[in-house]
Amino acid sequence: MSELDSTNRLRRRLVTGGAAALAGAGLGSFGRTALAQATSVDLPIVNGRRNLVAFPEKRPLIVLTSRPPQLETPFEVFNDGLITPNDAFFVRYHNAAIPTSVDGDKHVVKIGGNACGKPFELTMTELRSQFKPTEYIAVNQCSGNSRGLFNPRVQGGQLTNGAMGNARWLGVPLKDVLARAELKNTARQVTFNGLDNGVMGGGDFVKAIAVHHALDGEVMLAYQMNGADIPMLNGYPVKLIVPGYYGTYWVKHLSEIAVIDNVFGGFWMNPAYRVPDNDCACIEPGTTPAATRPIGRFTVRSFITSVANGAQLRAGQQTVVRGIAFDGGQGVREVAYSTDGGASWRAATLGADLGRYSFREFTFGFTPEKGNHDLRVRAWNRSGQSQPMEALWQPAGYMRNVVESVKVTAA
Ligand SMILES: Nc1nc2c(c(=O)[nH]1)N[C@H]1C(S)=C(S)[C@@H](COP(=O)(O)O)O[C@H]1N2
Ligand SMILES: [Mo]
Repeated sequence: MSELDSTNRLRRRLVTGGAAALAGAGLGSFGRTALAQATSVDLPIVNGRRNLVAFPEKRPLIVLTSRPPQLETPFEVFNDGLITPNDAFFVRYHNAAIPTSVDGDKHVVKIGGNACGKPFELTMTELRSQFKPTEYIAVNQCSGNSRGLFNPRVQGGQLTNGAMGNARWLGVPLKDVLARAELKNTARQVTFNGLDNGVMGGGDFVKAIAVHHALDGEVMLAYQMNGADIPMLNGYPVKLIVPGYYGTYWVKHLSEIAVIDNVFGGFWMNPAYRVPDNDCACIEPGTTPAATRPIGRFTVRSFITSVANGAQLRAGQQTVVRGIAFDGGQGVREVAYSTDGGASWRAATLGADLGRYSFREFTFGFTPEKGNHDLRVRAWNRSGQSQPMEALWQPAGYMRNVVESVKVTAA
């Protein structure tokens, strides 16, 4: 590695992006630059007007809130390729007290907890040099991705379908790090905390998973995303990757790991981020779930990416329709498509398999006759799970995976 590379890696700051960045991050007064650059987009929901602003290390993204930054990826990006570029990857934070400058070499991850026999600390340099790296491609998706499309609508960030992304993660298996911690046989859960702090509401953002999950060999402490340092807003210098699970577990700027002998009861595990404890994780609108459980794996989803709702096509001319499908880690087995609103279905062609946690491309040919067409796609994973034809409902607006409809006109 060149000297320049290592210096670049040393410090990463949010505040080096100029006036637009400062204003965008809510860290300074709104500069003229930011306002001049801002364009807006109209999402297909009531009150769907949003600004597009370029935050540090990011291209212009859809702003949900600026303090803390909550940014949605414009949906067109998902048609550019199966990997979501770092500068286009969505951003989600809960608390406004986020780190704006981290020394990437001095950063330390502390490992402890009442069921850890041998507490220790790891510097980033040790993490990079003392363990065998692992790498895979995995989708990160916010629990509330698509929440704004819920009907009846629910409270929370009104996102459309851009709070997801697919990246290649490089890091160290959590299992190998925990192997040095001499876990006691009372160990039950592992909790994760990052450098950001609570301001109000639920307080510091801390998440927990079961010990056997933490030791599955796949959960990773990632220090690279798509071959580069993880962008500051996505968790520089190290982020927990919990493949197949909703983004809420993917703790950013990871700084503390605790092995504990009980079930962690912090706000972000209970009452936050819970779903109805039944097969569909859903209830009748307006009712209250009888019992809840922590949110877990992704449901199966598929999206057409090459044609937008409302598009005009040429009658009689064949187009190749393209899209993406993914699930919680079984892998996509099949994608079916309909061009008549779901009356009849045929198999789409699957693209290359980039791993069972990745987006999977699909394509199908479509030669529209003159008139209106309702395009739909539906995916199945390898254990036969699929997507509902009618949207499921739950009060937190999580886990939407209905078969979407893309209406096009051919003339
Ligand atoms: N430290 C920290 N990590 C966090 C969060 C947070 O608020 N603080 N939010 C989580 C949630 S809910 C999501 S969806 C993902 C989003 O990851 P991204 O911002 O890198 O896209 O980060 C997770 N990790
Ligand atoms: Mo999230």
